[in-house]
Amino acid sequence: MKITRLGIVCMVAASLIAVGSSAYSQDKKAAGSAHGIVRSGDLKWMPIIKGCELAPVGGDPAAEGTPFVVRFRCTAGTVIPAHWHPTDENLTVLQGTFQVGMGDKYDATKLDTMNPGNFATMPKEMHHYASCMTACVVQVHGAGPFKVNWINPADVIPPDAKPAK
Ligand SMILES: [Cu+2]
Repeated sequence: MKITRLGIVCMVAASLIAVGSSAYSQDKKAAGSAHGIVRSGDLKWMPIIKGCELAPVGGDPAAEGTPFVVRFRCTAGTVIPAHWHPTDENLTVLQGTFQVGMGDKYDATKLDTMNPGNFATMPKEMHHYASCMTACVVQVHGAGPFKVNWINPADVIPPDAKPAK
């Protein structure tokens, strides 16, 4: 009698597992064929301004109206001169101490500090600037196209510029 009950329990358990796994495989199919995991070590960094690099993470930042994710990483003390974007810039600090300010010219006295995990939205066309107190990594997401329009291009130091004497 005990064996029979155990047998029934096992059969029920086995059928539940079977139902569960078929539901899981259907979910997997509906969601696509892969997770699309991007390993941070696989990111392709390219220099954009002196001290800062950019890496595409997801989507196509150049495409119109579709989601994208990019990352910036900058060395300690880097200043990102005043600029604006044609679309909202959603910004999450991943590492380091990042500082942002609003206006047409970088002003170290008007910076707000953001720490890892902090998030901000820079509304489209708002003029803003930033700096990294320490080496920092910042993730930006939004809907493309992602463009940086410098207020004063002369403020932008090219990535390969020689250090100032
Ligand atoms: Cu910006």
